[in-house]
Amino acid sequence: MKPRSLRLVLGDQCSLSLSALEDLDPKRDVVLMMEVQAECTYVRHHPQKIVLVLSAMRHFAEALRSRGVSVDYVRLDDPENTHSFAGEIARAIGRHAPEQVIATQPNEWRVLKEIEGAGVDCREDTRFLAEISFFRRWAQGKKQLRMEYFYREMRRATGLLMEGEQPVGGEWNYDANNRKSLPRGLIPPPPPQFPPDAITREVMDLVASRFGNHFGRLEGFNWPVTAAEAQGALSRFIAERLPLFGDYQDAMAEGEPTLFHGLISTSLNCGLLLPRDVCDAVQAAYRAGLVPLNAAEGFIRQVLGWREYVRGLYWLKMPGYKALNALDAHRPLPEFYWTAQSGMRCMDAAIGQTRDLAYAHHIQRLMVTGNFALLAGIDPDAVNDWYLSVYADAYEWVELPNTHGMAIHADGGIMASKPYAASGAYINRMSNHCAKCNFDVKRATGEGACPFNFLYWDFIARHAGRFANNPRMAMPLGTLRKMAPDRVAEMRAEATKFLDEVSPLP
Ligand code: FAD
Ligand code: DLZ
Repeated sequence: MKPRSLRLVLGDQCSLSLSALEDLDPKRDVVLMMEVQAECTYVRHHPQKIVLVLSAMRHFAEALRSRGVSVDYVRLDDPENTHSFAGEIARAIGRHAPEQVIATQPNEWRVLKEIEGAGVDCREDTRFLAEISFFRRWAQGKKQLRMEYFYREMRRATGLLMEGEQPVGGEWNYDANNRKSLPRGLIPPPPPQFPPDAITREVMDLVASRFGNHFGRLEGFNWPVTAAEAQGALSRFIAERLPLFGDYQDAMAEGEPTLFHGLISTSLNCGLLLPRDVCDAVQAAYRAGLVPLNAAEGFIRQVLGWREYVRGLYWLKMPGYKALNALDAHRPLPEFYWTAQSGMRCMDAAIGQTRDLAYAHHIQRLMVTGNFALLAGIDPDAVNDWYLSVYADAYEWVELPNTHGMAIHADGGIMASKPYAASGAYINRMSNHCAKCNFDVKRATGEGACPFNFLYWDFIARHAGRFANNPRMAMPLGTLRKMAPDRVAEMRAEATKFLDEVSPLP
């Protein structure tokens, strides 16, 4: 007879194919799920994220029960709740006296340490397309860990968008076709609606009463909370928005918070969708002639490439990665990251929709709020805490490399060969925000000058020595050298004055 075991399912593990649920015997094994305060407050998560995770957990517990599985579910309002994973595992061991406690390896360093300390046996998280050991082998001995080469390995390993040994269409990457700004009159189809059911409404009340003072709006919650809803969201995306996803992947537009994006990261990250299923569905749409190659490849690159790559990098470099501060950045996060009142239209649009939807798309996160934090030299811990707390899809394994590595270059180039620094000209090219902005994107000094302009040149001048030998920074450094010293000094003085007002050094 198989020994009785306790199977842990964490909030981001709501997948029936979870390794911790393999070989589960419904007659003898018990699934443990725990709502705990510590996970809701280790950063002050956006209320929509907390609702999403707790509602997905409650729906998943129902799905397991309907399959005859015995679920021991600890609710947040259980008076006996100790409000930590370690405390709840210990209590559950007391209740069930299992011979073994089994989990799927948690996706965050912090949680892994806590679970291991509680005497749990961890299994590989097989939902990802690349095992951690696969990434380690790929990274071994490499001076640079560039996503593009990892992505090609993943294409070969999975056969996705491959014709034998060659990439479909002859190129690995169609990014050059994916940088259009949104033409006037092109209206993206609205994303599907997921009206909260009774379970979600109950969680919304709980979250409003306990975490109503966290940044972010709860009303309008519209995230899938079951695998069926997530599948519906994916199907609608593939049919309605994927065809133009590639073309407008980098675009930003007034009043269009979601454009042609997938809105599937929340579902992928808590287990309602599996990355392989997503990639297969997108590949099938391409092979059926329903979407062009630049869209299918561009999308699959995000899921098969970027998502797997950042996870591999996280586990390769943690725990030291988080402490890096290569650009010696120490300014506090400006208040307007919480109020959406900077006066910069692009910033306020990105922050405002983050507050309302717990969502901003990649270019807003990278080239607007991330770019500002990079140029301004905001302290990496403050930036990371902000990104981890404000997005419904945020978990440290995916947030940290994107923020620390890609957006603010705090890792000194482990992830990106150059900082993603840009002036107002980039934002103007990719959006229509500047036309209605209080600031003038054409000016770098003087009354109404766009802060992204003088901050950009201040950033380049401040780090000229550090990037002197980086060939990818040769162009801005060359331009800086050709500028009149007085003009550079003027821009730098404006940058200091502006930053001292919005973010005084401690
Ligand atoms: P789409 O644009 O439709 O892309 C499809 C999918 O590809 C996404 O759902 C996501 O799963 C994956 N993907 C795309 N880009 C990335 C990437 N760089 N890293 C990992 N996966 C990617 N993504 C998160 O899931 N959680 C985060 O906490 C997070 N924090 C970020 C912080 C910063 C500073 C930046 C620059 C990016 C961050 N991203 C994060 C990556 C990306 O912005 C989001 O995955 C994307 O915006 C989610 O929206 P979507 O589903 O509409 O994505
Ligand atoms: C994000 C989150 C929240 C808000 N609450 C819970 C919870 O109460 N119980 C739980 O099991 N998981 C929660 N999570 C997700 C965990 O933080 C998640 O499992 C880790 O981030 C992954 O390591």
